[in-house]
Amino acid sequence: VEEYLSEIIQKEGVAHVTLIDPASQKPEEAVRLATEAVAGGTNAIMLGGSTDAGGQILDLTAKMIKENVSVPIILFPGSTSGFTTQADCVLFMSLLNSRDPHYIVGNQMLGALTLYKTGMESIPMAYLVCEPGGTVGWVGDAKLLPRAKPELAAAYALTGKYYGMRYTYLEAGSGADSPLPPEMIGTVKHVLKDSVLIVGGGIRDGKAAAICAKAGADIIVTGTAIEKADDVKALTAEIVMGAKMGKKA
Ligand code: 1GP
Repeated sequence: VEEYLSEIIQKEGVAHVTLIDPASQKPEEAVRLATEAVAGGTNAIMLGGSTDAGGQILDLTAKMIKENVSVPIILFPGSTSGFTTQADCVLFMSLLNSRDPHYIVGNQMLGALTLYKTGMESIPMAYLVCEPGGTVGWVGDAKLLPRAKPELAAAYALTGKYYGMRYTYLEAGSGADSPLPPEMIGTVKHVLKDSVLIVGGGIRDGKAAAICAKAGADIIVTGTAIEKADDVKALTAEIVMGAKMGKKA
């Protein structure tokens, strides 16, 4: 999955991932969202959520999406309960700016042997939650990175990179009023260089995706806007196109 995404980033300049929270709808509805998002050009489906996103509903949602779409399914676990064997890859993430060791290394330790036994691909990722942070900021007890202090986000991103994390996820929180400022994205990408930068939270249209991609995002994540869209395929296509145009600009 990591290789697949790298190739897209190399060829297209930017990749797009659709986030589906398994707790937000029935598996059949999640399949519809995923199928239409893939038709609109999304490159992968990411499954995760901060609360209630595990167990049977996650297993079934992942299994049914896998049976119906051709793109990879990537787990984005909020805790150990966010793991299922019905996926292709897991983001082995640490919420580096959490105040709670459970979200930095505790849940990871509890899930590590399970992951080892399945042999599933995992990608080490620094997860950095910025203002306003949304539910994940609250649940993960994040010391929210201020939007006006890009250098603090860059310092955390470098910390993750020096630890060997190949991905960094700059998160505004699902449903944020606005995407992260381009200055913050740019400052983080500048220090990360070739490491992959994911940006998400509050990206709702092609224009916003273009600004994030131009600023330095390698992967754009959209969740809420796609979950709420009347025409999922059309909105995904607009966001994917916006991201690509932004990267070329
Ligand atoms: C949340 O960054 C993702 O983890 C997506 O955010 O729901 O605002 O698109 P949205």
